Amino acid sequence: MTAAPPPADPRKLSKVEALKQASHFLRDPLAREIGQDSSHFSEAAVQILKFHGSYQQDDRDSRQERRQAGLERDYRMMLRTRQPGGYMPAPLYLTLDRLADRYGYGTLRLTTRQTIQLHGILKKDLKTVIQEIVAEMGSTLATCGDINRNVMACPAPFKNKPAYVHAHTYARKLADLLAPHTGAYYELWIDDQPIEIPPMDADVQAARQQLPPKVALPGSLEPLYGATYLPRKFKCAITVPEDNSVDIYSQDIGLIVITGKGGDLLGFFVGGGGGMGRTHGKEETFPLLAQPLGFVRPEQIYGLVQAIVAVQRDHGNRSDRKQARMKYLVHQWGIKKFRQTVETYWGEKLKPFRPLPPVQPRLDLGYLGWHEQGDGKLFLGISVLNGRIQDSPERQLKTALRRITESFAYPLQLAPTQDLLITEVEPQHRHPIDQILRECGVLPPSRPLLAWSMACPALPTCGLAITESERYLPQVLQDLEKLLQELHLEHEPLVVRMTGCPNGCARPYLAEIGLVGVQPGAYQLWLGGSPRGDRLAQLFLDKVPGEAILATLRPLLTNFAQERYSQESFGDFCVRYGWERLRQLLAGNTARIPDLGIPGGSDNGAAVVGSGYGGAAAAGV
Ligand code: SRM
Ligand code: SF4
Repeated sequence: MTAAPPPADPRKLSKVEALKQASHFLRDPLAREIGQDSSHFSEAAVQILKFHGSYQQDDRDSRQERRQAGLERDYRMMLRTRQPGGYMPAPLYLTLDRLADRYGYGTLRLTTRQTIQLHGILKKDLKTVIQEIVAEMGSTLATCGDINRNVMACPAPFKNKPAYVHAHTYARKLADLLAPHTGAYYELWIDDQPIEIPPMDADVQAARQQLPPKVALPGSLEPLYGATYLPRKFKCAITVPEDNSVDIYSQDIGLIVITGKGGDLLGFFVGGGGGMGRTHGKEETFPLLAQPLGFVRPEQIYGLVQAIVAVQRDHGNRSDRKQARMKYLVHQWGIKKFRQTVETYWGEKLKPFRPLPPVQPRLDLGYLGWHEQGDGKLFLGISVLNGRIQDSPERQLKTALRRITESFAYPLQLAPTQDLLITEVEPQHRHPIDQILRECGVLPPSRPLLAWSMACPALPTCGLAITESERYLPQVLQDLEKLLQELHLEHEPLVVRMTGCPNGCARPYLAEIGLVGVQPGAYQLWLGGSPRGDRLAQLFLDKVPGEAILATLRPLLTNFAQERYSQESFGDFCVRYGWERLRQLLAGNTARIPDLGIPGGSDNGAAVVGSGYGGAAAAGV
């Protein structure tokens, strides 16, 4: 009945597969460990806990000291919320603000996928915190784990641009479509308390019950996922043709809303197989851009998305987790075979692509600052450095957002750039909101570099971090700003992204300047991503010490200032100028750069440098 291959040899399955199988649809052994009087969960429970939206971490700053003192690690839980399209109602935001102070490290962290993370929760408090989130109609279900994660959408709340409205509607619908069926989440965390769960739209409920025959796993509690869910994490985003704020090419499934002249929804362009993650020293891991699959009408979208998920479910690699993302399946098969297999599961044919209008540079989107929504109301985009909402002596951002939300109860919209928008603002409230922001030292964004850069959390919370990122990028940006001023490039909207390891959480391989932690204190320098987010950067230099980043960039940016074409971005310049010539620029400056390992090759892993759906569209499918 299903097109699934015979089950993989259980002896070759990864350890996590066995844990998922034994969990009884995300319950064991987590269920019995939640109430146990211990500071942390077992390794098996940690894997299942992820599906419930939490990672077990420990404070890495104090690790060594505690070890020397004979103490166990300072275990803390990170909790990630579920916000389809980044939509955040005011009461939920206020709850999270309070929970961060009461149970966490006192900060909120906006993520690159439009959710909020709380860090620092003790195991004994996790249940209370989740209960309070759920009581506010929030959730953390399926924000981590081998399942579909938060569905992203272009954040600007334009009410007079129907494509944006459709994108937001379908972000919510797709999130519901791909939510798990298991009742484990409410069973484990909520007990018998009465709760209100936001209802799903009728069309989504119907699609969850009636999957395409070759997709459904008959008799399973999870007809789409099955007992072992997906081989690996899975990510979807939806946007409109001219707006690539979601980095659509980095998604497992990327949808682009297509509307008719009157704004009616005609359907979606669908692409698949993008992803960022790689591992140092493993050449078989690399970032990839999503590739075009085809066009579908609105009534076909659920079946198609379920079919794509099912192909990954049945054919994704369940033995080697480093090869388990769908991008590798698409890469190994080629897009033609992948598309044919999806069509077999789906039982219908994808329509060929029509050429798409070109995407705009990400930085021209301009959702920061005050804007009209198009329905008489306003929205305000606030730049949040590295997504960290906190108070400092100079800038009390956390207090400002709490005061504004308490006073006006406007919903927030989280952005893929780790920023947030206050939406639905009545024009007469603009000045009181500005007043609160001024009082708290939160000034409008005037520095493009700070506004658009991103760094992942890395140390001290992330267990996988090799280097600093969030705590270090501000310093690098400060120095870089000075250099840009010197070169009269201060208005240049450069996309700079930093991560503390190669996993790519801040999508550095799509930046114009990507800095990727490689060994303590040193970063890889990736160059040449496009400002439109439709071309991968290339590895340019390895092991650049943090303190040498500026000296490394100086000759490159100087040459850019002198030799760029009019309006040419730094990323485009790097590609046009060529890697060899760029390296030669650097060769003359090595005296100023300590200890650089300058590799000979240019692409080390960045296997596909494409021009995104647009280029593929021209070629047809
Ligand atoms: Fe990520 C793992 C943080 C977006 C690729 N990511 C992690 C963990 C949970 C570390 C861990 O597994 O122990 C990090 C927790 C750090 C902390 O202390 O909070 C972490 N990832 C983040 C966030 C918070 C970064 C941020 O600055 O906002 C983002 C949360 C998104 C969300 O709300 O759901 C985040 N992670 C991403 C993205 C970007 C995206 O999704 O658009 C990517 C690259 C895209 C992709 O998936 O290909 C990403 N994270 C990874 C990977 C590598 C996956 C791979 O395919 O190899 C890991 C490690 C893993 O899965 O083994 C990882
Ligand atoms: Fe952690 Fe690496 Fe992701 Fe940064 S990129 S948050 S260091 S996993």
